[in-house]
Amino acid sequence: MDRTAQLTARVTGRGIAYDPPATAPSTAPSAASLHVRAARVLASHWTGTSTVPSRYLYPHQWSWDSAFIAIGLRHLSPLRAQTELETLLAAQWGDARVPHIVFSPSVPLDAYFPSPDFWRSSTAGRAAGAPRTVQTSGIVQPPVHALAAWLVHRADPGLSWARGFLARVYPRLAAWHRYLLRRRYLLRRRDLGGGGLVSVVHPWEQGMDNSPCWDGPLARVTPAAAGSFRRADLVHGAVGDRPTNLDYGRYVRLAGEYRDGGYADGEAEFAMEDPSFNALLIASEHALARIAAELGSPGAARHARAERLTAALVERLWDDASGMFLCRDLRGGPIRERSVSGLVPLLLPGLPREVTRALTGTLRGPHFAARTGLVPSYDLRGPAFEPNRYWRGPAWFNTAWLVERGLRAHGEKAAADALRSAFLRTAGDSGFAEYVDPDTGEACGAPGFGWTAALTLDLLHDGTVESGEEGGDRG
Ligand code: 9WN
Repeated sequence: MDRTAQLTARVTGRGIAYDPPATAPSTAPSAASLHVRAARVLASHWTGTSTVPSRYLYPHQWSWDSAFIAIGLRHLSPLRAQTELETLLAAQWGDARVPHIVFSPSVPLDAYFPSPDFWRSSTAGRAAGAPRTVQTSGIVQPPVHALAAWLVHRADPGLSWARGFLARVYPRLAAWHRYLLRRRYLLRRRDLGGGGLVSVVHPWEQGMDNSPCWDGPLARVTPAAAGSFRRADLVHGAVGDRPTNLDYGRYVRLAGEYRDGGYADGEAEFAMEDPSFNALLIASEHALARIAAELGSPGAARHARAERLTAALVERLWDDASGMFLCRDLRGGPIRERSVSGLVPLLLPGLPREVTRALTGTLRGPHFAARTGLVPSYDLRGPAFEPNRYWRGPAWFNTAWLVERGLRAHGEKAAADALRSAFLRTAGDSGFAEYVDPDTGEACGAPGFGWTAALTLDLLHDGTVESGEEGGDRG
């Protein structure tokens, strides 16, 4: 048994008392100390049914955060990892959307904005089937959940079978994917462009909220009046790291109009086909195929659908000239900004060889090769690059995890190993920061961030991840 595995057993047995503080300085952290510190972050963010991304900045349950957190949590407690996903899926709406935030009733309304009284899910979302008993937002986030569910199941199949985990989550996950992929003219869901890909209708849906990709489309949006809302994020986050008030006003306007339309999908002022969102859906379709097969039904049709989606992704969003995928504005066409979103599809197994070759070249090239060895969220040479501001340049750990997985899946072992080392070193040194300056590694955003800690655990355990995953195997 290796040292990390021994520590797992100790942590599972509640050995929190001997942990060093999560923010202890560590110039060359050993795997063991990193593991214990990451475990401690997750323990302190656990609410009893789910994990908050940050106790201060994000004190509720977030959708794609929970999926990444479950992927790490499975190494500490497969039961908690299952519960994390089950809690999120219990808040699924009648139309099968999975909301981007599930609000905790015990957190004061002013702790985060937009709060439940802004979204008014149970009233404004009634026609779309919003739950009555729990308050949620009305928009969605990237569908990483089926991938997470599959990985969580594989971590402890015995427990998973005993609890009927897959059988319970599968119908919800399948319905969630159906919600996303339905064509507008059939059921007014999310294939707004009609070309087979999902559109997001708000920057918060795509998850890289403040990306320069959205600057052009957002410029068309009239911001909500400055005095009509009160930001809570600036109480805990540095002003220079967070989106500007002007951008926030536009986020609020878009969300408010979606709410006022009863959260019905159809014509949207902001409608973007995004490479990362769609790639995560495809990876999750492959995972859903594996879940179906595990439950005894054939998964072939789902794998075939994932391959068709991959073809649509390449056809609609691949850009040869930049050697990466670009976002597409349904009103304005391709958005000519290089964002890490355009590299995330490397995760997919079915890409044409020349596409994977170009993507790995772009990662090594001047636009994305940052000094920390991590992947910046936006073009290092782009006109809007800022090393500290939200999704406009800093490196995030979830995207590094996805790219690492993609490199490994496509046989780029040396590059994957280098990215893994950079991830673990910087995550530890930054105290599991939400994000970091891509060149200096300086910590930004929330300290002790949920998915940074969780995915650290996952990379520490990569030798124990067995075969049968969506995009190639580790170890
Ligand atoms: C809005 C929780 C979330 C992440 C997003 C990240 C940030 C929220 C915010 O925090 O978004 O959803 O208030 O800025 O951009 O990816 O899921 O960690």
